Amino acid sequence: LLMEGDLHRAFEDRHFELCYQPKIDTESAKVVGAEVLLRWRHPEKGLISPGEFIPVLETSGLILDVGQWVLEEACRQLKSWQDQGIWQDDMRLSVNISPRQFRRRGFVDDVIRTLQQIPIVPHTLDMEITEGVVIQNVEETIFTMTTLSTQGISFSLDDFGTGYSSISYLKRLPVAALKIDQSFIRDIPHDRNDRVLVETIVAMGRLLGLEIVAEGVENETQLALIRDFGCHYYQGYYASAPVDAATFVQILTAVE
Ligand code: G
Ligand code: G
Ligand code: MN
Ligand code: NA
Repeated sequence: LLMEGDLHRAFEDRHFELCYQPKIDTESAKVVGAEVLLRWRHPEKGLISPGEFIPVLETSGLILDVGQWVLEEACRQLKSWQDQGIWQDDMRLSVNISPRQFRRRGFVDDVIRTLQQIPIVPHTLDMEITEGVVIQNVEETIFTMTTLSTQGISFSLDDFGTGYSSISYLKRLPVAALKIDQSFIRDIPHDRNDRVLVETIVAMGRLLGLEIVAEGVENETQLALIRDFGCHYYQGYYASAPVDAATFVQILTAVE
C-alpha cells in the first residue's frame, strides 16, 4: 500500500523521473511531439506507474509540488533539446496537468514564471487536461486557459469520451486537440460500435477545427482504421511505449 509519507520521501529523495511517449503523424509517420509521463523509480519495487500514485498525490495535495516539478523538468528537457537542434519548432511537448494543480490560485503565475526562467521556443508546450479540470468552474477554466494561450501554450482534452459531458465543453473551451481514450481504440478492429464512436468523434473534432490524437494504438489494423477516419496523430505501443529521455532522443534522431 502506498502511503503519503512514502511519496513525500520519494519526492525529496528525487526518485521521480520523466519519460516520453512520441506522438506520431498517422499519414507521414513522423514524430510531431511527445507526452511527458511521470515515473517513480522505487529502490526496491522498481518503476511504479502514476496510475498507482497520482490519486494519492492528488488527495494529499503533494501533486502541487510534484506537478510544478514535472512542468519545470519538462521545460528544461525541452529547452535542452531545442538548444541541441533536435526538437523542431513545429513539435510540441505535452505535460499532464492535474485538476487540483490547474485550479490552484497562483497556477497561471507559476507557469508564466517558469517560462521566464526556462525560455523555451513559444508554441512548443502543450498541457493535457481532463474533464475533471473543467467541471468545477467553467468560467475560471476558460480564463486560465485563455491567459496561458497568450503565453503560447496549447491545450489538449485528455481521456476524451470517458466523461459524461465533454461535448458541451468543446465549443466553449480554447482547446487545440482532442485525445481519444485508449479504451475506445482497443477494440475498433472487431467492434463495430467502437468503430462508429471513434469515426464520429474524429469527424466532429475535425469539423470543430481540432487536432485529433488517438491513444493506445497497438497494431497496424488500428492505425489503418484511425488514419482512414482522418485522425491526425496517435500514441501507442505500435510506435513506442513511453521511454526515457536518452531513448527518446534516439527515436528523434533516427534516420527515416
Ligand atoms: O504512464 P501511465 O499510463 O502509467 O499513466 C497513468 C496516468 O497517469 C495517465 O492517466 C496519465 O495522464 C497520468 N499521468 C502521468 N504523468 C502525469 C503527470 O506528470 N501529472 C499528472 N497529473 N498525471 C500524470
Ligand atoms: O491517461 P493518459 O492517456 O495520459 O495515460 C496514458 C497511459 O497509457 C500511460 O500510462 C501509458 O503508459 C499507457 N499506454 C501508452 N500507450 C499504450 C498502448 O499502446 N497500450 C496500452 N494498453 N497502454 C498504453
Ligand atoms: Mn495524458
Ligand atoms: Na488519456
